[in-house]
Amino acid sequence: MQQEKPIAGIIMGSSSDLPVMQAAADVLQQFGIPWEIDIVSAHRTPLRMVQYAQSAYERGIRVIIAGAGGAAHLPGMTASLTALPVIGVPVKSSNSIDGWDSVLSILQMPNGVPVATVALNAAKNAGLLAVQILAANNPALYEKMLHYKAQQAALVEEQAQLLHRKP
Ligand code: RP5
Repeated sequence: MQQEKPIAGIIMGSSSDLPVMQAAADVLQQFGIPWEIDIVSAHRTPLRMVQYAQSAYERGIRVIIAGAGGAAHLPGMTASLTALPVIGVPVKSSNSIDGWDSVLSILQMPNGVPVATVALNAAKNAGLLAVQILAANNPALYEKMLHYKAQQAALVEEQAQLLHRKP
């Protein structure tokens, strides 16, 4: 159980999105960011979506990660209802043809209502982007992100050295 008040919100259209969306929660946890998670369907529970989006800022949320598949309206509609940054995760769901429907319905937002769309099923990157948004105004978190990136680079160097090592 997290004690601190959540500053990042993860929402998804269905519990069937959870196996993908869990990666966002894992990243936030890794960086020590208090988060909350919920099922909020744009189509099945539109009023719940309105309530979630309109109350998020007042409740202390500073960034929202929203995942959905198929006719994936949740990220865009959430973005239309709040001034908080919204990161959209297109999910390749059971009702998705091949993922493009999810991607395009989250990506192709009209001017004035941006959604930062990550790659198909890329909830991990959504988590990382949320951390970066929060870190822009938080030096300690920014340091942690620099460290994460340095570790990632070191891993590539290590892999390259292994590849070039003579048998
Ligand atoms: C979308 O429909 C959800 O986000 C999910 O990706 C997809 C399928 O939902 P279920 O039928 O599995 O509940 O709204």
